[in-house]
Amino acid sequence: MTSSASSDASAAAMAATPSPSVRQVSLSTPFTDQKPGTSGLRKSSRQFEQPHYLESFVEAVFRVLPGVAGGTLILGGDGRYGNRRAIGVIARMAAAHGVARLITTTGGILSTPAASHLIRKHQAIAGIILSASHNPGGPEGDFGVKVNGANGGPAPESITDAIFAATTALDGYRIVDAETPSLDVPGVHALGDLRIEVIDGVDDYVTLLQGLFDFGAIGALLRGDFPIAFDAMHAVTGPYASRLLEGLLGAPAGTVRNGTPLEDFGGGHPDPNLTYAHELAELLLDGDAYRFGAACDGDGDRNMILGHRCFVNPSDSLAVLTANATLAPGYASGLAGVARSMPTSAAVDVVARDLNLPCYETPTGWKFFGNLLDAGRITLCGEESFGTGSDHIREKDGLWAVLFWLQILATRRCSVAEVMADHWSRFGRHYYSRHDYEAIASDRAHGLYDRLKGLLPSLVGTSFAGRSIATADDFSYTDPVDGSLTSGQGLRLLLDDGSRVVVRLSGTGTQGATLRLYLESYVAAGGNLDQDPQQALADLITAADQLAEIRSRTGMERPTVIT
Ligand code: G16
Repeated sequence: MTSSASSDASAAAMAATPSPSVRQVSLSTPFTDQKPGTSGLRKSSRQFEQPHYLESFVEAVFRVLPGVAGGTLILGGDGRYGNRRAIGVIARMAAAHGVARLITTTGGILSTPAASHLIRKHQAIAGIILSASHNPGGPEGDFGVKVNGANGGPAPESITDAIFAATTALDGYRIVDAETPSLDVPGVHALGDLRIEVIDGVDDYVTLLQGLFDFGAIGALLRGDFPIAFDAMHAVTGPYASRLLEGLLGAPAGTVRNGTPLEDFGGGHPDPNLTYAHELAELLLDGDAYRFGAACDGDGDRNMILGHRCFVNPSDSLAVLTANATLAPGYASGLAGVARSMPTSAAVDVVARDLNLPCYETPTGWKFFGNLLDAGRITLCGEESFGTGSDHIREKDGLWAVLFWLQILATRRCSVAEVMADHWSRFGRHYYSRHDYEAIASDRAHGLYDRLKGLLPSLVGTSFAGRSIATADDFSYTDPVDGSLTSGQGLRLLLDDGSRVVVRLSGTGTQGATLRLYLESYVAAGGNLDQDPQQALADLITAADQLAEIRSRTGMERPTVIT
């Protein structure tokens, strides 16, 4: 049964349901800490469990979004602790605000990319996605609420700023008193005038991907001598990956690991990188059983790609997909352009130049790709934070990236390591690494950042790791589509040989502050392309630490995560 499911019986049940009464709940003091970060409002589960906390944010969302009364809303989440409760609360608030149609999913399980697709497919006014993405879940973990607009993408800052402003002035919220319908099976329900459709959250997404890739060719690869491992990290992609990889593409049972979504992600940290997905990394990087490995994050928008003894850094992944895009049927006619976030390496820029494609550099945050995608200026985009996607939706898409890689391997019939070696021999290699210093005391992190920012004007022309600093600035972006200016997006040191050091404070953490140090150095084709990135970047790492006083100011001897 799918979204169109509406049996006569359920229609009759809807007609018979008495309208529940709308209750106005007063708030004596508004919350002052509901400012969305890089992607939605992320807080600890405990904070979200405070009385009225979730309701306050959702009320602000309903007051700010255009078209709520009479509109269609998509609702679901990554299955973490708090997901079902939040769906019930939001459904009752939607009924109180006159939403006409609410589409949610069995078990409330809906990945971020699948949600983006449903918003577009049903011309919804918005989607509310319950996820703190790659942050851990459970009663002691994190919860989050992401708001996506009618284009299917994360709400732009004009909307999230207005939502925040509304929360700080809120005197109450509206909700209906009623039982919320069961999410256990597909069906149609009524809550007063609100029609609630519970659909299978996997069907539509799978159909979308079938239209982009050659499932025959990929299936032939996976049914042959090409064992792969996919780690769903006990998060949302389990049901999607099982249907796609083991169901439609014929990979052996057991290909999908940790495929059952759990409220606490099995106690893990559903962030697909070498630190948190280390079991998969060890299988691929130390063992010989698998030719390809991949993992996705809590809500299914991030991806990590591994080959046998080969880690593909996300910046390189975007460059490889761009260079090989026409191998996938959905992109066979070529690309309009590409974009990457500022801290992402310039690997894709080199490919874009070669293919004569426009290439845009945006601030961190998928929301900044939205206008470029909507205007048809770009087809592919990506970020160093394990995000890659295309104009098929308005979110990054983990399983899409996995299938894209499998498409390339199925067509070229070579290993991941061979794809990378060939790519670098053609375009040169951008040695790249990100060092994260997590959960630093907020004042220390801001002290470090502000000091470095103050130094910037004096740095141009000085020497740094044997090079000279050509530009030192705080990144600003003028959106080429709507002309909006976004400033304060990260401190950049651009060196005269094309190397870069970037420093940012994360906008997605919930404990203290996270400092991110991004390092990049380019070696042209014909140079030494086989170094360990940490070695290749060693002089930049040392110089960055000396200049920004990272170790002394954070009190941390080494980063918590290196990717
Ligand atoms: C979110 C955003 C991404 C961003 C990432 C990291 O990802 O959607 O665009 O790159 O956060 O942001 P920060 O460096 O500020 O922590 P996700 O997967 O967490 O939704």
